[in-house]
Amino acid sequence: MTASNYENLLIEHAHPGIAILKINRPKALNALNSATLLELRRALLSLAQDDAVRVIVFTGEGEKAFIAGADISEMKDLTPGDGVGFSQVGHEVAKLLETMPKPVIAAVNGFALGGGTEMAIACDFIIASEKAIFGQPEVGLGIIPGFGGCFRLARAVGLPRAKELIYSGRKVKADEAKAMGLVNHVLPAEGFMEAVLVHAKSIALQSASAVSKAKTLMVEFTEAMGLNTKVDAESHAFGRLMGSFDQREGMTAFTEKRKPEFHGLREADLKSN
Ligand code: DAK
Repeated sequence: MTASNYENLLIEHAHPGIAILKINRPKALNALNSATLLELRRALLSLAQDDAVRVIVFTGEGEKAFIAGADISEMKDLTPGDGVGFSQVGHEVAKLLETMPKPVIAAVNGFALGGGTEMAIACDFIIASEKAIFGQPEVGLGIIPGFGGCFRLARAVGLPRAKELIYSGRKVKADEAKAMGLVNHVLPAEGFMEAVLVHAKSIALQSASAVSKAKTLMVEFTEAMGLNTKVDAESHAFGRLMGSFDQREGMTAFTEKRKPEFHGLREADLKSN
């Protein structure tokens, strides 16, 4: 497989047994549009089948972002029905990262916002650059996390912390993310990928079948079946928000580079209280 198979992805075989899978839309900070999600699904299915690949390192191209979320410009005009479909492909990608029978390390090199944090926490574990920033800013766009974030974040950092992060949209730097248990290691930005590869190699050297069995057990142990039901409910809740006043306003405000004015709430009202 070569990078030329994909428009929005790069796949590098940097070291025997290790594939680096990169989202390659740096101008949009690697935001996930439908075309990228479909390519990701195809690439992950193919990497899962490739016996030469024992470990996958998932990251974003460029200096600035892992994934800055789902593509707001595209999502802005989704209908409720489109919202469910978009969400379901996203869920399939997240489920593949989570359940494929080989480890996937999220190498978070910069912004991991919204769908970016959601994809990172669907991986086996996260290694972050000191420049990484995590967050679930969806409610500021009039929507909710749609790729399993409500549930996987709670699983990763505990329900009260997940609630605070999702309700407020607060962004979290790498060190705080590590203190919360979201991130296993924080590494210097310089030489980040080489340092991540040291971790990947230590796994690639082990028995692939034993590692695979351990992963499968741990995924089952965390009740993937229960999670599937929950993420389907999340898709439908997300779909119901598409086309609402706050969703249109939140996403239009982002594309027009201004602050949103949500239904029943004006910044002036907040300031006067
Ligand atoms: N979508 C589209 N374009 C994006 C983007 C995004 N998420 N993030 C950044 N970009 C684009 C910007 O529009 C800009 O494009 P140009 O204006 O140059 O054409 C370019 O990337 C560079 O961004 P900035 O100029 O804004 O760069 P800054 O350094 O000033 O700011 C930032 C970086 C990451 C803080 C800022 O770009 C930002 O706030 N981005 C949006 C982050 C965000 O809100 N992410 C969450 C998106 S919502 C669901 C499925 C999925 C989801 C929900 C439901 N279902 C279907 C159920 C997930 C939702 C999300 O992820």
